[in-house]
Amino acid sequence: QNAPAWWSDAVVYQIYPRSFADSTGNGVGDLEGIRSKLDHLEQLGVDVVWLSPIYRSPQADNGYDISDYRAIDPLFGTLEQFDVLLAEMHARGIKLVMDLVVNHTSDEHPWFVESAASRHNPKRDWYIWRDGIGDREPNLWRSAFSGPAWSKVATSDDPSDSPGGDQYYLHLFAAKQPDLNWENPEVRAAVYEMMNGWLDRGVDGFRMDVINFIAKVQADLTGDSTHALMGPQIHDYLQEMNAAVFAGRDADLITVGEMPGVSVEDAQLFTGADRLELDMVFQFEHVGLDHGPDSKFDNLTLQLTDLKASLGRWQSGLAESGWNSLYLGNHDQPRSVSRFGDDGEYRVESATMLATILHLHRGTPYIYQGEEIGMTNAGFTSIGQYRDIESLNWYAEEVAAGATPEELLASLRIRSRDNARTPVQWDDSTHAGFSSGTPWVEVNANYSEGPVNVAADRAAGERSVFEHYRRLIALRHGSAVVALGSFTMLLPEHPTLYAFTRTLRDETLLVVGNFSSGEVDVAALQPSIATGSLVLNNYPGHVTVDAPLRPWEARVIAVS
Ligand code: TEU
Repeated sequence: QNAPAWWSDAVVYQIYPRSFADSTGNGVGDLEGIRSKLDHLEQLGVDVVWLSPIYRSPQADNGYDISDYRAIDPLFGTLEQFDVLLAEMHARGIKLVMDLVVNHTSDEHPWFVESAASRHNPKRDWYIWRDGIGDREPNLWRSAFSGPAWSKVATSDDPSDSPGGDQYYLHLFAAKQPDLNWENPEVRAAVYEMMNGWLDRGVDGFRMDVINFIAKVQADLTGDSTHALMGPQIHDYLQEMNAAVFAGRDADLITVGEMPGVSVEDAQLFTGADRLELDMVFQFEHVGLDHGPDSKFDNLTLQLTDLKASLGRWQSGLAESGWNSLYLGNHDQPRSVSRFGDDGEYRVESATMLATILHLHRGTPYIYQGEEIGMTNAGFTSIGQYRDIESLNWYAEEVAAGATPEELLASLRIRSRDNARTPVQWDDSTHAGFSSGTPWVEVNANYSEGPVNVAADRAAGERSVFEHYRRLIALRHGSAVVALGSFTMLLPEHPTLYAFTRTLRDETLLVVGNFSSGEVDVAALQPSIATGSLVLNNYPGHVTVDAPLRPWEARVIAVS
């Protein structure tokens, strides 16, 4: 058995920079804004910050469309400010993980501009170009942001191209996000060189955007989008990247691959320590349980038994080899308390219960900005309030197909990515203290009515969500059983109780969480709860360890 990796007791905090803190008053968060909030992160106790993209970008997808991997977008600041931020984070013992978006670039990246210029350009093959079939796209692949995954470029400056010069390029996301051709070794070398540049600058690793999409079966013509990802070359690419970028560096780095559609069997391969690919992956199974298979906007009611079955299978699947990442929310998902909890009467209880359940699993927990104070979905009621390209494209497509605005808005209200992108609510001053100007997207009204904001939460004493997160993080840091203990799910068929144990040598923790606004009896649980001692719970005041769980209550109990 190898020594446990340094990140087995680490907690990561995700910053979505445009919504975190704005220092200039232009309505968009920035690097200096982050720097002004480092006390907040240090007090919370997180070990690592994952920063969503800050590179130069036309911002068609809020920075996930990069036109220069080596520059900071002026919207966010300068390279000098970046270096200062990095140094100050390191001085506080916080590592910085960058977002790495290399499945695609912006269409304004010089590589694509050259590639699109003519069929004979040396960079033509850096992207994926195909002839159409008649006047149709090369195949039936669809963009994640609605419409076909192919767009035609009609402008060829090379006379020898005409009239057959028009070709389609592949974009699995927006038309402004052309997919790089990873089959071309020059592309791979350019990406590795860029990654090495950031590591040499001092960053501590990468969160790799849709990294399982870099390998595709390019010859597929069926339109079955499963061929657009997880091609057989994926393991070769990641091992090659590891050797070219990470091998031989002695710093404590972290790599996490975002992988929609990844199975637990795939994840064993991606994260097995001896395979030298990635430290961990973000999987999507548990965030797919409350919507239909065809569209993320087909909302279904989540069954707790399904959530337990899914997360439980990932716990056992990666028990012997590999490692889990643990998350309930991020910038693409609805707010976790609105989705899995009760964001009304029991907002504080359910936010802290959800955090307890998640953080007591085996793996590396990720906190999404605002989650640590129980921020809720945006509550937008008109399409004009939305900014997200995915939401806007879907809305336009569905309206054109005859859907009513009312039903679409009802869906967006539950599912839109903008739910998690409203500005962090720092206090009850104008715009929640996020910006002195007009925010790029509206602040959630509950910053003053709730009030849901950092200042109010931190003044809430025993009912502070932040304080509860702080205790969970401290618990993981100080407890080997939380970091490394084995996981056993209990009562998988129980409809409202989430219960499991964590065990390391002679130490066992019993973790219980009530996913309902009613009471749940736990007296009959095995191992016996009655003789245990309370390690942590989320209600103020004394509690008997085996008393029924109150609405959305969680308890962690030492039972050995
Ligand atoms: O997301 C990839 C992804 O598959 C989805 O979560 C996506 O956000 C979409 O909602 C599918 O319905 C990553 C980034 O996290 C996301 O912000 C980017 O828009 C996307 O890649 C493209 O870079």
